[in-house]
Amino acid sequence: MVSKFNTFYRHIIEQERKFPEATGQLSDLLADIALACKVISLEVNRAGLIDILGFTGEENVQGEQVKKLDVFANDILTNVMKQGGHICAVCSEEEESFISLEEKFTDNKFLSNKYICHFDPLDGSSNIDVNVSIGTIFSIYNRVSKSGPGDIDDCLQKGYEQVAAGYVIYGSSTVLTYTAGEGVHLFTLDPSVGEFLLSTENISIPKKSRIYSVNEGNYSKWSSGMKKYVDHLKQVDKESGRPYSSRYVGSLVADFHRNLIYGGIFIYPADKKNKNGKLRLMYEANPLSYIVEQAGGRSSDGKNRIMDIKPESLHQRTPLFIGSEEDVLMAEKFLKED
Ligand code: P6P
Repeated sequence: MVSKFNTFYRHIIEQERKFPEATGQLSDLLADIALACKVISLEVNRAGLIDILGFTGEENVQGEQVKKLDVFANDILTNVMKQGGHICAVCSEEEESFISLEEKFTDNKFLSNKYICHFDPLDGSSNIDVNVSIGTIFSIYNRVSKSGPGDIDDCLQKGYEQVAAGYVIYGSSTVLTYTAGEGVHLFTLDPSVGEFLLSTENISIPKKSRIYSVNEGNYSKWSSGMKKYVDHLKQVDKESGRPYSSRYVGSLVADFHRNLIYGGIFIYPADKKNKNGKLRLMYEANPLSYIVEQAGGRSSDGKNRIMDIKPESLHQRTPLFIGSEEDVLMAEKFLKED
């Protein structure tokens, strides 16, 4: 049931009121991100009508072809962060390094730029031109340096230090899912009023599912434990709900969101070609891990909890096993054989 009046901003203000020491800066930062995503949603939904589909002809830091909408989303989010004044460093999956920001002088005082933000501006962008859901993923930490522009230590914190994380999925509707440590909440954009309206509070992911989500085209490159796990899911055994159904969109936010609602496990494992898997720790794995743990799920690299991993570099990749707790635990058991 979509609440007619509980907007995203009202919701974050209500959450903020639970903490007397709150300054309101996190609420403003989250509102800024939501604003940027409304603008991105508008462009994504009319991309087919204006000349913003297709490639720019450049490659990003990941060596991937850059889509025009990638650049648009990256610019919008970066500029909103710069204007807001709450951020000492911005880390984008599309940029080689982080952008450090000075304190902003406004209303005759310096705003304390007390947060840092990582984001993947438009994940799954290879799907843009074929109208498959894509998304923006964000992750917010307190700064660790004292003041001034942010530094690399502010940007390389373990995932469990996050203060908020979320994603916006641009699909049949535009949906924002976030946590600030008090549960996971889901909002649907009502384009007629331009507001994200609360649709589900305190989502919990089913402990066990019947859905697995992995690119089986990579089967031949997997470890033996990984192969045995997926073979196990395909065997017929009514008691344990097998065979599972295979669902793979190839757009992380779409696969993750389905599993959050229905239950399921998403896997992007290490393989012979990608020793650390394909997905990025800071821009994808950590924010989604914060959300899934807040919803009662589990997230690991097959052995270690994702949010305990100490990042060594901004674009570090990690294998990812994320979703329903019992399914991730089962996968970890098979991986132990490797
Ligand atoms: P593959 C999209 O390019 C992405 O980064 C994620 O959104 C998605 O889960 C994954 O890569 C798909 O990768 O190798 O299966 O095409």
